[in-house]
Amino acid sequence: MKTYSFPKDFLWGTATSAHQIEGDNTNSDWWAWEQSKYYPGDRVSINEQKPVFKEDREYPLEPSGKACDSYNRYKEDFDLAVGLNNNAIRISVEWARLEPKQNEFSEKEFAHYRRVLSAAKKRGLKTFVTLHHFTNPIWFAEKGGWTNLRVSKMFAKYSKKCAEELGDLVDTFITINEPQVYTLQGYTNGMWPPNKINPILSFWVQVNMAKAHKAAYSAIKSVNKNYQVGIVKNIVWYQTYSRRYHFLDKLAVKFLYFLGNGFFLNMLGKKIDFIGLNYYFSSRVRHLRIDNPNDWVSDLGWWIYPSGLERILLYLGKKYPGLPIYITENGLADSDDKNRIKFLKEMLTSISSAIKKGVGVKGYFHWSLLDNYEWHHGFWPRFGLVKVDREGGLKRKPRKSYYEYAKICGSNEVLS
Ligand code: IFM
Repeated sequence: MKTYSFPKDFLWGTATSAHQIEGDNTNSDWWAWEQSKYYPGDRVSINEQKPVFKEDREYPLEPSGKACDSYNRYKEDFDLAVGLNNNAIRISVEWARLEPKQNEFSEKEFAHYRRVLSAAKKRGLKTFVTLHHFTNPIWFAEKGGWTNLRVSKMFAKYSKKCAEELGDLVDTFITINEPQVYTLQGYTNGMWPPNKINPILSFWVQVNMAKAHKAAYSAIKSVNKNYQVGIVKNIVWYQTYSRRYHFLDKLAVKFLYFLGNGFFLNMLGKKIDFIGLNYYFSSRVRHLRIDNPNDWVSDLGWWIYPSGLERILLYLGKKYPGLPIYITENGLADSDDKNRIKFLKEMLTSISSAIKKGVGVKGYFHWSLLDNYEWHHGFWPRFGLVKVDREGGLKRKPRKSYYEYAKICGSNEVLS
């Protein structure tokens, strides 16, 4: 067995998002969508739920409802994070609550998030706060959402207000979570609201999200130039089936990597203080198709390949020398908690190895603290270090992996 240690000031945490845990996010486009039925292939807006053709399943599989009721139970959740020996936490604030009508901010909800953030700080947790994690206020969705020409202005205004009202309690701002997952699901394959299947719109929304990030970055800095502001990117590691594989496959891998990574990050220029990396899975290309060995898959069927994380880190370290990197999400759907400990150890070994090779990884946030609402899948995929008993009053029960992660965070090292 070998010991892999981490830098002294390394941040250990977990990640969650508002809609997935808070419950009753009634003023958001997701909530509106959850109240209706959608069949993949429909091209609908949130106000015209007209199925065009039906598949055997309707989505979302269930509505978010009370989720984990973390809107009320956040102190209990933060206590669980403290039990993990964590020194940081990643949460998101909900735009639909904070700006329920355009240009009308809710004092009550800002006061609520001040209480939430104060509770985290009181427990010694550094706060990483995401401003947009997939959900939008209904007024914004009705104005065309992220396709609207004035989206940068709207998002920057909201971001500035967050910096003014909450900035003293926020250690690190994350403007947007996984912009390309959002556009893929909402505008390319139509699975999430606004259920569009339109590659041109998808491209347009990506450009708008990059612009909105830059506008929000400047708006937050105008409140306090020392505030740290970054973005969170989901990155898939692509590789060919074997090293000697056909040059067309190599080309395809380069293209996929550019499409899912370089293309977006390049648009941000210098307006990022760090990169937030979400890593879940890898993909292998053979004969110009995805052909994964699937020797290890999560409950969602995602191919788990821990070495992919080190490869991405080495790539980012080389492309963005000196820019801090946080692993802002990494986890797996594993309802029996059979593989989570192995997953944690192998992923962390991969990170430690990248750090030893000089990559500036500053922290790790496991997805997720709690079992939560996994978007169109509903609640069945279980990502939590802590089980949430949906039939038992949402009682929290730490899994075995919770205690193992607590050991790792407490000792600042992994034995593997
Ligand atoms: O649950 C999601 C999260 O909202 C964004 N990143 C991936 C997670 C697991 O699918």
